[in-house]
Amino acid sequence: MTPVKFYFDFLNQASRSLYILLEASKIPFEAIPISMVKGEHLTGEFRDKVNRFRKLPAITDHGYQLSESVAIFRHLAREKLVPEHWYPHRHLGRSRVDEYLAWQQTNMDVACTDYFQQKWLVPYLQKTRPSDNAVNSASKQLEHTLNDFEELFLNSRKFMLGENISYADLSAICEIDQPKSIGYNTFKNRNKLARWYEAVREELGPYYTDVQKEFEAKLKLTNDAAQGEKQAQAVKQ
Ligand SMILES: N[C@@H](CCC(=O)N[C@@H](CS)C(=O)NCC(=O)O)C(=O)O
Repeated sequence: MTPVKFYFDFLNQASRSLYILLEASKIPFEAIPISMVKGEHLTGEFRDKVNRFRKLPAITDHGYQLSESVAIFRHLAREKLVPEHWYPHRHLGRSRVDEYLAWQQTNMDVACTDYFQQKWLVPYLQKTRPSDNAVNSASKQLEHTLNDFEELFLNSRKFMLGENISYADLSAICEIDQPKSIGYNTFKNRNKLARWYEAVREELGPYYTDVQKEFEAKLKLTNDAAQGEKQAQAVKQ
């Protein structure tokens, strides 16, 4: 089977969830890291031949380009041998995963991305301190969204669909890690969310921990580089 070319950046949540899905499903793929903070998604072959939207993640499969993480997930589920539990046919499973993914695009993804951008990415790129107003408003939105997620999607069962993990769980944990990894107090007054998070983490095992380590190392490396640059500026002045 010709490997799928997978373009990703571990700073991006959907890149992490699709990477874990590819690995866990043993789909042959070529991993092509693209650095967003270096602007590699805005230039060269990636811009001209891979993703006309200039966003990550993206794939090429048999020469065809595809972007948008949900479309990529459905493509993989349709065209490759993805184990059934990720996107089950039985008992409305597939429809429930789709329901979560549709909700996620305008709720979870927006809230987690906005918090991450206001607290970490924008200050990094603009070499400024985070704006208190912007971070407060992103925190409120995140607060509501996590409460909704806990109330509307989690129940007394282990995973969102029951006893088996699905792509909805994988997508959600990677979203939630975005604010969590930069210090957001995700589990305060959210016991059900904490229980679900632990169950998903445990089920994914090293597929998850390896990717999470890379994400955290990347955050640290970028922070260290910004700190070094600040110190160099201070010495110059
Ligand atoms: N709806 C898209 C969103 C893709 C997206 O916004 N990716 C961000 C990653 S955080 C990106 O590439 N941003 C780079 C930019 O906007 O310049 C998906 O689910 O794939």
